Amino acid sequence: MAVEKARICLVNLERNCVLESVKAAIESGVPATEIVLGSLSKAMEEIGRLYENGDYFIAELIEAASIFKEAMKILEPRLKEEASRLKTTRRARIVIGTVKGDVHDIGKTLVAIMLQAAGHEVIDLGVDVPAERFVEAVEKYHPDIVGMSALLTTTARYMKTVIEELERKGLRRSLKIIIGGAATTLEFAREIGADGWAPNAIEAVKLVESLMGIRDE
Ligand code: B1M
Repeated sequence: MAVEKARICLVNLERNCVLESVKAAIESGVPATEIVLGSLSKAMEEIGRLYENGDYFIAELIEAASIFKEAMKILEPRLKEEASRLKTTRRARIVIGTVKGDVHDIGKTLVAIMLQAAGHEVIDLGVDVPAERFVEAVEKYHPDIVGMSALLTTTARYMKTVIEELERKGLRRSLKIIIGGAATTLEFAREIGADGWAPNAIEAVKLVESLMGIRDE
């Protein structure tokens, strides 16, 4: 099956094969969300394990990220179409970023794309975002929600610093804070005082909408 082939080819860093398999999977009617969240994200986890075991190095991680991003260009219109079906009545304004010290941007960008496609307004602060920039953005844009992403155990802790800084500035109470990324869990979210956690981009859209009182699930 094309989705399974896309996963295997990404693990093996075979760019053309990934792109062709993604196209074939779309043509055979596989939802883009399944290709990204199932096949391609699973491949990235495997690549992470290969890196941990010393079989892959940073060069391979960079290449994998580059292939993933190229595949995303093919998938993005479909992803937007699928996420727009999640669209509901109330639009949230969300400030999102990967926290300071962390440059992983694929997951955060995916979340931002899906939120936008579902009809929300997203202000993407990018990666390596310090607490002051989150504070500035909250003061400037008055969002309903601040979203933080972290993939490193070391940078996940910084999310608490951001929350504390927002509290110190008296901005926390008017906001909902959500977090995600491979270094985080629901328990961790509770521990640092966030309002919610999502394991993937689809769940992030649902979470935003339930926090906004849009969805009852
Ligand atoms: Co890095 N890296 N990396 N890396 N990298 C991980 C995260 C790692 C788990 C690999 C491993 O060892 N198994 C490991 C972290 C270990 C740890 O701390 N526990 C690691 C390491 C160690 C490092 C470096 C320190 C390596 C080094 O330099 N020695 C270094 C750190 C750089 C830094 O940030 N300061 C580093 C660098 C890199 C690259 C730059 C080479 C590259 C990133 C390129 C880029 O992003 N442009 C990279 C990559 C590609 C990975 C892995 C292989 C893949 C990450 C990815 O893109 N996944 C990763 C392995 C892994 O995650 N298991 C690894 C696909 C993406 C769709 O998933 O980002 O999890 P993800 O997002 C998901 C969900 O988590 C969720 O939804 C997304 C979509 O479904 N989600 C949210 C994410 N954010 C959310 C926010 C939300 C809600 C949901 O609300 C706001």
